[in-house]
Amino acid sequence: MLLVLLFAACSGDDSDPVAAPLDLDSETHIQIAVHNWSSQRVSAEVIGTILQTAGYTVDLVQADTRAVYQSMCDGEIDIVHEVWEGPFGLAFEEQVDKGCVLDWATHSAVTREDWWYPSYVGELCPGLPDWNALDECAVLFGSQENPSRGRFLTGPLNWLKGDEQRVAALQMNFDVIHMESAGALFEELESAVANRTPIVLFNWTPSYIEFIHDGSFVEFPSFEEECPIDPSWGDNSALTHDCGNPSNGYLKMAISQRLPERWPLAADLIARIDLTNEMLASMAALVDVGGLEPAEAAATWMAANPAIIALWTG
Ligand code: TMO
Repeated sequence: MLLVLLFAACSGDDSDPVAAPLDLDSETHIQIAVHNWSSQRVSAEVIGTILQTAGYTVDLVQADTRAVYQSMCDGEIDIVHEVWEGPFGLAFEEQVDKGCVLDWATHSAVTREDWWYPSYVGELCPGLPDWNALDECAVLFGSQENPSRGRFLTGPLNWLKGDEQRVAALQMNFDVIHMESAGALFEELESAVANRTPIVLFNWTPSYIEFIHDGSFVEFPSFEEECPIDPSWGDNSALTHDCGNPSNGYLKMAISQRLPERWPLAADLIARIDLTNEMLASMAALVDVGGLEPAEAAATWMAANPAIIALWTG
């Protein structure tokens, strides 16, 4: 499969593919978006292989996680198979409302991304997972340079998770510290766990982390659609983001309007693909723990799960 770099500048990935061939043929090939986290990259390869096996020509195209829905309307991308409600729901639904992106399937997986702590931190800060309790324990998470404020560790700035806004809206005694990659973030987790030092960081499910560490998400005021856009909503009537991220987020598959017109059998085929948390976590683990490349991980995963592949491909 051809891997093409479309929006390299927007990607927050630490291991972007380098190939940027210009012979991409978006007129005759089905274009599958590739994002910058492991489960997505492995499942993109799995879907690409399924379509190739059915006789289609497929390109895997590196794409920004929010701009991709506009790209679908521009005829550049046909399949985005991991639409996470929390971070990408708004950008996706905007284009669905316009009609050029189709809400094609809802996976069984439930998604969540938010502040998270390993379970021993719960013993150090009774009252967790409530966010007020966390805020009262903020100094536990302080640094030598700044012992009076807690540190919340998160990913690169271009992940745009809105945590600075949330800290401001909820008037929390925390600084938001950006790591340069997911790898760097989870290295901090590993070293904190090894020393049992207090840590609160950005995490998500499904991911490989839940395979190796027990922990919990912090419970903020429940998400509602108005929260990130309407300052008057919530406890802070002057600021947005006075809530958590969705805690039971959907995982959807988006397709371009043209896909079922041009390749109706391919559209039917991929509608049968149903991803679960367990599938995505195991795909991610092959890369993040096992060290495989996404294509190798996909081949390994498909070989280990023939019954699932048979179910999807009929
Ligand atoms: C989909 N992700 C949790 C990586 O933002």
